Amino acid sequence: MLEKVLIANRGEIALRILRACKELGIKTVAVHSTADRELMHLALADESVCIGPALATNSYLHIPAIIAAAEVTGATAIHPGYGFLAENADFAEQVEKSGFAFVGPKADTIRLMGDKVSAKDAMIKSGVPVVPGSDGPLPENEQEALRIAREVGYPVIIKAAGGGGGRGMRVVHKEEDLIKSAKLTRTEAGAAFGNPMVYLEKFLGNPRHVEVQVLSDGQGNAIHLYDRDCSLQRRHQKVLEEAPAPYIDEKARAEVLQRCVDACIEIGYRGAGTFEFLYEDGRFYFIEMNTRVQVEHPVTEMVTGVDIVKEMLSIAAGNKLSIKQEDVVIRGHSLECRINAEDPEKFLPSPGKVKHFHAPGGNGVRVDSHLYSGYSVPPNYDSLIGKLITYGATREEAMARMRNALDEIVVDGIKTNIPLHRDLVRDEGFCKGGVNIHYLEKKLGMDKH
Ligand code: MV4
Repeated sequence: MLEKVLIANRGEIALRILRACKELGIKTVAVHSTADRELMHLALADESVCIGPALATNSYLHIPAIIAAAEVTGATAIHPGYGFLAENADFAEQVEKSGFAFVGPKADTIRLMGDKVSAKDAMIKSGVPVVPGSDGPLPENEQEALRIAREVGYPVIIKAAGGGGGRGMRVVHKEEDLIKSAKLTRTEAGAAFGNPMVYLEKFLGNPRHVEVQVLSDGQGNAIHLYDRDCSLQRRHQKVLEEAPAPYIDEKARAEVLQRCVDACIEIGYRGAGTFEFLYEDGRFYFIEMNTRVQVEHPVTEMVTGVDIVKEMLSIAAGNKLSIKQEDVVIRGHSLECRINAEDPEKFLPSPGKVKHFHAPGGNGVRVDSHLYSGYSVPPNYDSLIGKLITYGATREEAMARMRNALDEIVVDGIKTNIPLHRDLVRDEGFCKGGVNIHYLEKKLGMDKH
């Protein structure tokens, strides 16, 4: 097993990684900015190192500071968590060139998936179903671009190869708008990502966002841990996730899960990964692959019993997968509410001192949070302050437990989105299950009028 892991992150995920390391008997190094001296996991880590000022660019995103911290503490591996440097191929490369294990895929794999055109190309080659489109960059030649769009059929969506997660996209409804939209998206992509390349896809009007969790050891073994539904989102920020995705065509599901496993083996994938799909009319369409542990990984852990973070650490130590596909059985249902320090009406960040925090409990309730009474949420980072996760034998039981947990939880002193969650778990459409990616924004818009 790994000897000493540097946790290159903060907040709840740093605590999550720390707990996994401690379970495995791995020594830990926590790194933090000057704004983060009060973080809970610093007190629990074997060592902690201040790596810079509050501004993330100069601390959590400052590669030399993180590698230097690993060197001075004698760490043997670095876990990037999510966000910050987790999907930065140059970081992964420098970590490995400096002699540390990177808890994640090889740098080349991160690079392949970071370019959405090469990612999609790799999926097509592995037999993963993708959204019909340009199958490669959209040609600069206007006649060729128009021909492709006509063949795909309007509406189409133009996406930046360097984008992802909802950045750098433009929907085109009619032929006369295609060329100017393509030009505009190219210009914006060049400025935002340093890469003007764009591609084109059929625009799906009412899809669900369903993703597949995989684990692969980079030694020819890969498994899937089934799927999650992350359709409840606002402005590309997920709000509430669940596993498994409800009301999925079983034949389409079995097929796509196997294709994801095959793709992992084909590309020599190493670590935990997520294949993102749009799901519409009983079919899956690949859009992107995430090469990190995701915020919503706990719902998968609850229904499979697999500890994804421990498995990531084991893979990084060079071990083969500890689980076989036939041993992964899905049981019951899990929900996750993302608790944010934000104004529940205006959705603006609401940092400040937490006067009182009370965690809910009971059967099938899990709280992944670094919060404690007296902790001050700094204004410098993401507003996620915790995740409330429930498990039940059925979706209804997981939902009832979430209602109870949301009634019990107390976060005093700052504004949070807990009221929104209390509303959502009683929403008729969501309770029925299977809502699409527009459901929450429509509901919020309707409430205003
Ligand atoms: C799409 C789409 C419809 N058709 N692609 C947004 C985030 C990025 N990962 C991909 N996104 C979308 N791609 C085609 N061909 C609609 C979205 C989309 C979306 C996707 C997942 C979750 C939330 C979303 C919200 C708006 C748009």
